[in-house]
Amino acid sequence: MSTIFLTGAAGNLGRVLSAGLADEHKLRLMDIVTARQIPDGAVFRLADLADKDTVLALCEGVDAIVHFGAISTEASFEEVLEANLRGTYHIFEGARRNGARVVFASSNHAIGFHQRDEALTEDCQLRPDSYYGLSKAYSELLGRTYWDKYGVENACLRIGSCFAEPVDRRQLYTWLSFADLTALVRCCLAADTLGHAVYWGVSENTGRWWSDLAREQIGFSSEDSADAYGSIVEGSEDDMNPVARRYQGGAFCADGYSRSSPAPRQLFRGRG
Ligand code: NAI
Ligand code: 15L
Repeated sequence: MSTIFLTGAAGNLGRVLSAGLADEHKLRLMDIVTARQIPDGAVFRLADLADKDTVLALCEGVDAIVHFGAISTEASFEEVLEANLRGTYHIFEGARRNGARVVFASSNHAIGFHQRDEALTEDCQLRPDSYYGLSKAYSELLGRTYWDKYGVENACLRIGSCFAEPVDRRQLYTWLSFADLTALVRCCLAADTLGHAVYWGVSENTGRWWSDLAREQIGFSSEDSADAYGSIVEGSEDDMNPVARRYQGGAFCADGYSRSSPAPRQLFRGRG
């Protein structure tokens, strides 16, 4: 039984993963707020990702770190800096010192300014749509460097929209069910090798914008699809706002958007 350090354990997805991983792994949980549901056998520690010494101590002796703790939506640069930039550096550093692998919760907001009519592969350009999305892009690059330089295996999961069910039209493309999230993380933990992998976290939604490398490389098999919720009517900001409707990142792109005209269709790679 391997020992897993799970950050963000009190959050929505941390609670799902605590429950979903507890039968196969010894869990060390942490969050900056108290987790109310702690599975039998797991230990919980209240801590701040920005506190390097404490995070490094929590990484001692673990086999893998499932890093889901973060400011999980747009916030000021300073807030994002502490939890997401500094915090994720502490996690990768803890992994390096302990020979652990990292499964990191990246986000579609690392690539949010790709248009919705683009089909993307894992190696598409990073086009972050927010300070939050920038922090996820930076963290993916941490994963790149820590593999290339130190051999720290890691999977960065570019999660779409992981909720109990999709709530608007965009999420018919981006939705990841809780069961599929758990299956994907399990596959990352069980894979013989990861190197530095980027995988989309998305269920079997018809017309989804993202490719299928996790299905091909680590045996991820999605059991759910947003298709069952196809009757969702338009109504959210993602559905109504013209900027949000244009880009994959939806409302994160529209938030504070001040270009005088929308970006033209991308004619040349790296421009637009
Ligand atoms: P959440 O906000 O419910 O959970 C994040 C947890 O991180 C919270 O419990 C929070 O207290 C903790 N946290 C924040 N700052 C911290 C700090 N300085 N030190 C320690 N813990 C801290 O978010 P959710 O939905 O559970 O997301 C989990 C992860 O997945 C996040 O990294 C998020 O960015 C990522 N993600 C989530 C998606 C979704 O659709 N739910 C989509 C894409 C990525
Ligand atoms: C995310 O990265 C956020 O953590 C989550 O709250 C949703 O906004 C999700 O992306 C999404 O794009 O739907």
